[in-house]
Amino acid sequence: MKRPLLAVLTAAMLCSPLASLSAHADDVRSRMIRFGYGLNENSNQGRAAKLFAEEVAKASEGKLKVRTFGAASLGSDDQMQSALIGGAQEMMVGSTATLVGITREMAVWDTPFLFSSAEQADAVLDGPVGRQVMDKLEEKGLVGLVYWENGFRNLTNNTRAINRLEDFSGVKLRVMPNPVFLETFKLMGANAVPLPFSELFTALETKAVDGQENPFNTILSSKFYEVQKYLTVTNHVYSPWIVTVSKRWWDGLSQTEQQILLEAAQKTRDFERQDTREEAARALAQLKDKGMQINEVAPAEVQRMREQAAPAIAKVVDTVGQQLFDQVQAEVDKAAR
Ligand code: TF8
Repeated sequence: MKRPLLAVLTAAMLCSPLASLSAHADDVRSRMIRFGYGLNENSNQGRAAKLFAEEVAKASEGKLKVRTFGAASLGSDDQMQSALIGGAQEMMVGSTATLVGITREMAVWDTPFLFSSAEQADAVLDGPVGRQVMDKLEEKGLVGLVYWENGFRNLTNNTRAINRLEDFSGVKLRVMPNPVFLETFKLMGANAVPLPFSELFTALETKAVDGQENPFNTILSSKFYEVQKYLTVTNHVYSPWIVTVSKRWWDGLSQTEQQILLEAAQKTRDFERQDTREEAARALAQLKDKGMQINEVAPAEVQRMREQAAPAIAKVVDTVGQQLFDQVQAEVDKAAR
């Protein structure tokens, strides 16, 4: 059976109003998008990545297919960033802290005790200065879409409960490969060792390191409770995640395709923050059930730690420049706690 060409074309256009025969701003083509992340599938990061894939499929009528790769199966944050820059991978989500070697302005989010609530972090990250820092990625071959929440970081270790500054002494602590984190924990007196997240569980299990710091959610989803005894509630810094795209690949997309990805990332951000906060609120009780010994640090001791961390803040200022640092601080002060 032969159908007239025009009828076929008309039918195709009716079924898919965005489709056209040549590349236009409103084109949506069939594309495969590899979206990598470091945590397990069963984590706040994994749940959000899955939702992102679903939202993109829905908005593109199945043409844009996001394939998610969890547990660092495409590599550590650093390796994925390089793949994005080179165009070998399309998308990822990871810590802003692992981007500092590429875009030094990202170090502003590593300032210890910068935010005092998650809502304050939202206001600053989603505001003009958050955008400004994100846009700095473009000159390095990356496009930032949105910030997701990793969360306030807390300390676990196998040596002792950390109640006072002095308790850090001699603790071999894994930190993210990031100069501000390294400096902060050296200042606390810990033996700070930078390691990619993908090597962390094994390092704890084999006792190559004594401890680490991450949000409650990650301590749960990565099962650190199996290999860590003490959990100290420090909330020493708020960690953002950032969803990034290969610029090389992004520049070849139509405006409609870019819009679909951006809107899905924004929708997912709102889900992810809520999901993360709900999980974090329940996590401490669960970690206790799993046998972790939990302690809080008295306010006066937190104050001592803050003072001890002051040179790390000077390092942030050095790295990002006084102007950006002040701008962020002004936005923090403006945002409600
Ligand atoms: C860390 C970070 C990690 C994230 C994740 C792999 O400790 O908090 O959890 O970078 O995306 O390395």
